Amino acid sequence: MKLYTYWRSLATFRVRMTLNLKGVAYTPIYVDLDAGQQNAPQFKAVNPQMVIPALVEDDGNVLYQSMAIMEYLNEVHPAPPLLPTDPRGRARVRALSLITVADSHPLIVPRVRNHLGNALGLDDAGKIAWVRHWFAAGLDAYEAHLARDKATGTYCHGEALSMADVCLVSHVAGHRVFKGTIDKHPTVARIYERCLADERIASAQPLRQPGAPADH
Ligand SMILES: N[C@@H](CCC(=O)N[C@@H](CS)C(=O)NCC(=O)O)C(=O)O
Repeated sequence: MKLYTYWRSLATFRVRMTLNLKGVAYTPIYVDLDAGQQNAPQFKAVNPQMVIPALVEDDGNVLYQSMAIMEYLNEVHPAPPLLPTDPRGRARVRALSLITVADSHPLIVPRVRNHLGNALGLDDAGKIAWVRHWFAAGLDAYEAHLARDKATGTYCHGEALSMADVCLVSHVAGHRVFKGTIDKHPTVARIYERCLADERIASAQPLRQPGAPADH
């Protein structure tokens, strides 16, 4: 498999974690988002939406959208399972995942930040404040759900790592790239630290990828 990836891409981070958890080897192909390489014709031919991740299987099949890729990998490589066996559990894990995938992350991606500047005249400080606002709103939602719900355990859902943890970790990592803290989100912080103790998660982190700045 070939994974189109970039160090700071949170959506790709989710897929890197999933591939590691499933023990699936892949060849990284780097797409420099800061240089706009996602908009180059070569990459547009891979993913017409011009966003990463794209995961290309050995027969040329192209997978895109991190949630769909995670679900696909979970079906094709069932162990370890990243979704619970019961319908309510699966609904909860998907709902927690979507706090990041559907509600928070889409608001802070480069094309949205660029549009805020180009179309609405927001300066860099304003864009950073925007990003921090939406990461914090997502963290507040995670904390409120996780802290009140008995289904929360060592991980977001019980005692097994799930897709919700993968999404939570990507959310916190993005928040930290923008210099946010999780001091006021104790349940999130506890689960995040637990996940990072797992090298399959830790090695997929943005700052451990080629191209990441050493002094970030
Ligand atoms: N919903 C998509 C988001 C994909 C996405 O926006 N990826 C970002 C990097 S994390 C990207 O490639 N952005 C390029 C741009 O905004 O121009 C997913 O979860 O895969």
